[in-house]
Amino acid sequence: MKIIQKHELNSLKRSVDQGTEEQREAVKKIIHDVKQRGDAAVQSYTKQFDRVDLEELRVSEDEMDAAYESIDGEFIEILQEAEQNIRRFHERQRTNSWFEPAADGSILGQKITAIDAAGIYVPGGTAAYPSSVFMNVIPAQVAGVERIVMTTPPGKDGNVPEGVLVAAKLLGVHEVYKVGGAQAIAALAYGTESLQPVDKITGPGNVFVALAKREVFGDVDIDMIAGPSEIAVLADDSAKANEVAADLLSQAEHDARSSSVLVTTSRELAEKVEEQIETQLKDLPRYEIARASIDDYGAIIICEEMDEAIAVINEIAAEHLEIMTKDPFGDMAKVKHAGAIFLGPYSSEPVGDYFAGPNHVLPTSGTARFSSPLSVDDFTKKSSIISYSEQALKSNGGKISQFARLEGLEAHARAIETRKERWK
Ligand code: HSO
Ligand code: ZN
Repeated sequence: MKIIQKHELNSLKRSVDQGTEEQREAVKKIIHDVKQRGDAAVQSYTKQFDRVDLEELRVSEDEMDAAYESIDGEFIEILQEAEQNIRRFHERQRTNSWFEPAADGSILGQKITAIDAAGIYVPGGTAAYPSSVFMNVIPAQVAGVERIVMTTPPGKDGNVPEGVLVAAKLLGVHEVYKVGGAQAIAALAYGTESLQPVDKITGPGNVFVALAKREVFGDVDIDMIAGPSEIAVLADDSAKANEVAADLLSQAEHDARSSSVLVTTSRELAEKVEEQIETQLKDLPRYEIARASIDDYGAIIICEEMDEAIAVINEIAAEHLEIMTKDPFGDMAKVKHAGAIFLGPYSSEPVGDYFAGPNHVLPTSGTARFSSPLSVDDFTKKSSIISYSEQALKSNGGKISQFARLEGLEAHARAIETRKERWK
């Protein structure tokens, strides 16, 4: 892991994946085709990309049950406990509608409603995480979304990962489809014979999924375009090098483009972490991925003082930030930008990935400067409520018509003025 200077930070930045011209064209074609030909198009892309010929796109109840039966009971209990923690945390995010009466008898307010249908994309391969099923589905359920649909690419054998099915079953999600890639996003956005369209699509995916989400945005809502996982650790000489290194590697193993950065006021810690990374890397099963990630996007920055280190942390605006200093809460108060902040030596990042309760779908690539973790808010929307009283219109109607005429909108002004007849 290299030690770099503050001004070299830019070299670690990864821009949000825009894909190549060819990929963008391919995605547009797939979406157009799914819109035109529905299931037939989805089936032919599944044959082409996933190498499997599927008659039935929907996962059957028997398949869900078989997955559940095949999984160890102890694992189910762990999943259930994690589910409870995640649900409890998200319950706290619920916001209420409000209605405020004024002295003149009018009422203004804000009514909150859930979206009708959410589509959750679960990527395939080694990124098919049951934990991500929880993190996407639970906030939607807490928001009160009535229909939750999941899509995930099938393997060559026509099956989808058991862990994903078990997580879906535990949460009571029964509409699961074996569809991946841009064709899944198109089917979710526009519907096919066997899949009714949804209102919002959430969940990460490969570049084709990301490009397709961009493409359908506007017709439906999307959560965000997630980049590779990242972690920044802010530490002083009170931190233990082996723990810091282990936590950096926990995110490095996600993706060869994941980034792991240590910002510290202690040169001694920096040197020890460097050593520890090498020692711990050696026997990781995902060595190749973690090695590439550490070599290309791993770095240590040494600062003179804590305030300088915090400024660097704010510039990075990491998806995950761990604070392992003598005063984690004091330092946290000065942090402005980070997706999730883990305080103290016991809050290792995987605590949040799986179990504590907060969502692990977080803003990446510096987007924590302006966006937030996936939450109940992502599955709700607001309607403004306006109920004017006679008294309110009497005293404000004149101002409103004047404002309308200022904009040259005579019909607006007259709509207000016709009400005058009521109090003649
Ligand atoms: N750290 C990932 C989430 C995850 N980790 C799932 C393990 N499983 C992005 O926040
Ligand atoms: Zn993780």
